[in-house]
Amino acid sequence: MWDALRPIGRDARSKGYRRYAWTGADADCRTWFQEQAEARGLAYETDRNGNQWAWLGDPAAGDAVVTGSHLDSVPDGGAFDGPLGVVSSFAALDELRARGATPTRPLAIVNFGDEEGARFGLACVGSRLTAGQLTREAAYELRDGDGISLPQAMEAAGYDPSAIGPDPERLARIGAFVELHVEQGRALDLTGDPVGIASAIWPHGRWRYDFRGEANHAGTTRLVDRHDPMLSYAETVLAARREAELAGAVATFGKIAVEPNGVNAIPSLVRGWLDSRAADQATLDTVTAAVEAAAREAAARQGVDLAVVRESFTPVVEFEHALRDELGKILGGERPVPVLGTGAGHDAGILSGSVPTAMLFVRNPTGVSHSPAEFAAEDDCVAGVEALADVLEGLACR
Ligand code: HGY
Ligand code: MN
Ligand code: MN
Ligand code: MN
Repeated sequence: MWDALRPIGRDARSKGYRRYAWTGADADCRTWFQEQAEARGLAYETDRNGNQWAWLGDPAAGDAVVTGSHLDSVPDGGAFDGPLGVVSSFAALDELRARGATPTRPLAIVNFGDEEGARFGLACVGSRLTAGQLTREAAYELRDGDGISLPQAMEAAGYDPSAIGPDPERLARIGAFVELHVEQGRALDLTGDPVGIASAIWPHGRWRYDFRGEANHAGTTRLVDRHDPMLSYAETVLAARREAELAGAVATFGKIAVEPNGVNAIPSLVRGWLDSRAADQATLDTVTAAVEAAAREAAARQGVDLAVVRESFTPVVEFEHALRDELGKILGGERPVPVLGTGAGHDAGILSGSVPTAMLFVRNPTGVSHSPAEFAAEDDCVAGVEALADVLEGLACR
C-alpha cells in the first residue's frame, strides 16, 4: 500500500509532500484510496463535501465504527501525518479479516479532505463542513493564493460543490470514530511506548496580521522618514516568542506575504499569519492578546497601520472518557497504554463534537512533523496497526 502512495505529491528537491486540496496530487491520492477500497470489496463513496468513505457492511444500519484520517499535507510535509492513519486503517481491516473476526456493526474507513488547510488557509475543511462547523457560505468565500475559490477548485477537480454543507444524517449513522495518527511530539518516545491514546487537543487558532506601511526607495529613504511594516512585523515575531515562553504556550509566524516584495523597496504591506496554541483557553487568550498589544505598540511607533483578523479557531477538545477508557481496556496489557494531550489539530477533534471520538498515536522518535524529516519506525507502525485492529475488533466484532 505504502509503495503506491509514497511517490504521490512528493517534491523531488525538498523530499517533502505537496498534496494540497483539489490539486493533481490530491486527485492521485483519492484514486489511490478508491483503488484500495475496491480491491477489498468495500463500498466506495464520496460524500457531499468530497470526503471519501469505504464501507464494510450496510451504512444505513447505523452505529458504525469508523476509522481513517487525511491524505493531504502541509507544504513540504512528512510522509506520515495523515497517511499513516489511512494506510493503517486498511491494514487493520486486512488484519481483522486474517483473524476471522466477524463485524457486528458497519465498519468504514474515511479520508477527510483538506485537513491541513494548506491551500485555502482553513484546517479540517472536509470534517468541519460535515460537522456543520463551517457553513457553505463561508466555504464559498475561501480563496487560495491565486484567488481561486474552494468551489471553483472542487469543480476543476471534477466534484460538484453545490451540495457542500452539514451532513447530520451521515454523522447519525456513526457510533464511534477512531483516528490513528503519528504523534507530533516525543511523549511516546520519552515513555518508551509504541502506541498511545489521546486525552485532549489544545485550543488553537490562526490570526492574520496586516501591517500597512509606506513603500519607498531602499537606498534613498532616510531611516527616520520610513514607515516600514517589516520592522513592525519583526518586533511582533519576537514578541510572540517572548509571550509564548512566558506563558508555557506556543506561537508561530510560519507564513508571510510581502508587497511589493522587492529587494530594493521598503514594503507597503507585510502580511503575517500567527498560529498559537496553549493547554487551556485562558493561557491562549493571554498570549494572543499580548502579541496583538505588542504589535500595535510597534506599529504605532513606526507609523504603520495594523489590522488583525482571527481566521480560524478550534476550542479545546477533551476526548470523551467512555470511548477513551474502552480503548485503554482493549489495549491495556501488563502496563497501561499512555494517555497524552496534543497541540496538533485533527479531524477527530472536529468530529468529537458530533460523535464519540478517540485517537491513537504512534510513536515518532524525533517528534518532528510538518517536515520532510517526519519519521515513524516500521515496528511502531505495525504496532499501531495491531492496536487499531484490536480496537476495531473490540468495538465492532464478535
Ligand atoms: O495544524 C495542525 O495541528 C494539524 O496538523 N492540521
Ligand atoms: Mn498536520
Ligand atoms: Mn494530521
Ligand atoms: Mn487529522
